[in-house]
Amino acid sequence: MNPYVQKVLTDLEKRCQHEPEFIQAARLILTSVSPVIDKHPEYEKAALLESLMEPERIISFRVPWIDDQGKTQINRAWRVQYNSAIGPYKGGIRFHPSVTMGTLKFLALEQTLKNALTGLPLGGGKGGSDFNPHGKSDAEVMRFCQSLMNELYRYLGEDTDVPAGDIGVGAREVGYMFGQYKRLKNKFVGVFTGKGLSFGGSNMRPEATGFGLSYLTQAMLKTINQSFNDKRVVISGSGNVAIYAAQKVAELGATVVAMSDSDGYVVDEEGIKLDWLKDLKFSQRARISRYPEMGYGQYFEGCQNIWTVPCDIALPCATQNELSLVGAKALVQNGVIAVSEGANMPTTPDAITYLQQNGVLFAPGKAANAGGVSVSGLEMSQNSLRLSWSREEIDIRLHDIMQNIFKSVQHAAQTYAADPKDYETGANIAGFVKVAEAMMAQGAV
Ligand code: NDP
Ligand code: 2IT
Repeated sequence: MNPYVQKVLTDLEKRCQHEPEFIQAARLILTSVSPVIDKHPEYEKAALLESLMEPERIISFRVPWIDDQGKTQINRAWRVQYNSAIGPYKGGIRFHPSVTMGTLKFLALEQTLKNALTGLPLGGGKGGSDFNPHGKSDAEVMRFCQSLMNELYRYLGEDTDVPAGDIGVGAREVGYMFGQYKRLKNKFVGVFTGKGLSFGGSNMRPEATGFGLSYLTQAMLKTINQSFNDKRVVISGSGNVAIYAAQKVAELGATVVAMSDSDGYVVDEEGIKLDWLKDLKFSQRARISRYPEMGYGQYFEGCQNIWTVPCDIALPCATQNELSLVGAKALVQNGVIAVSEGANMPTTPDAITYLQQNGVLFAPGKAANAGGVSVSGLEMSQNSLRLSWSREEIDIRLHDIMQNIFKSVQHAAQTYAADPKDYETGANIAGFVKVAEAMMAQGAV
């Protein structure tokens, strides 16, 4: 490894030792970009890597809210405004009890390179809270979102920082947060993406991550003359990303045989019935354990074992580090040909290595799940223009963006990686090069 890269990594491992996910993401990126740094000795003088590994700004705040029993509750929240070299900070907001500042730093770093890959003018950011939306009433979620925005609004803006959804934050939460921003600022602007269609949302934003994941995976499969047609697909999660990925791959001829939530998974050999799953998950906000109620499939407790279900293609679409070496070994044993990440960093580093060493095509999240933020970028453009593009127009643009991402990832892999199919390295390099050039041009201080 390049000695400058090694030094930055060693320092970071010491300084951020309480942020293991951030170290994990940073290590993968720094290792990948080492051959680029070899060619650019000027980066060390400009302390470019030290800059890139430190967020520009982090806002940390408390969120007081009153539950349905009248008791005050306090949660913690953050917004990591990671990097604005290419455009305003852009990235989702996550509500999950596991959220820490370190989690959001890793997500914001990933987002910075992902957004660069889209080719759109988007910087990187991420926000979130340790609030657990499960089991909360609509009114509780609304009061929480409004309270969070009472603090966060002062740091946002359509040209400054534009959040969106992520785990635990969908159209309902975005609507409440956007509404509160508008009240506080007395301005109707595109300060959030993923809004409802009736108030400035984009067509296809709900579908964009899952559809984009399918398009990128399709492009990757094409390199080995394969497609989704007649393939068995396993998808972890049953949220926004997982469900629309399932919809698109089924349209492309695959059978989705298993899906999950954090409690367990269902197997339906005839193909998951998506209308029923959408009803359960989106309308009833119910657990996937209820899927067999209509007489289809079988439920198994424990989400980790989903990777033992035989499949040709696996799409981890739930959360970070959900696909470990044990899961990767089970997938390889059952003959998987491709793993494509719908979630952010769902595959552990040893699992990635194992998959790649066993000839499995692997598409990293920062490329594969970039469709969501891409259509967010298109939503920002439509808001600025005060017009709305059709579903067909957005779908064509999304498809093009995913093709272009795959091409640039492939090109970087062929240029720099030991294995031209090492898309993990390719995506890190292609994203990094764009951010690095923009930072240097603006004076990396
Ligand atoms: P949702 O909240 O809609 O769905 C998340 C799904 O993952 C649920 O099925 C949830 O199960 C499961 N899950 C969440 N946390 C865990 C956990 N700790 N262990 C096991 N399962 C878990 O989120 P999204 O679909 O939006 O996000 C999924 C992933 O995709 C995340 O990594 C996110 O960062 C990433 N992503 C999202 C984009 C978007 O546009 N929404 C864009 C790009 C990436 P349960 O209901 O039981 O919690
Ligand atoms: O991880 C992600 O890319 C997202 N959660 C979507 C971000 C966005 O701004 O649309």
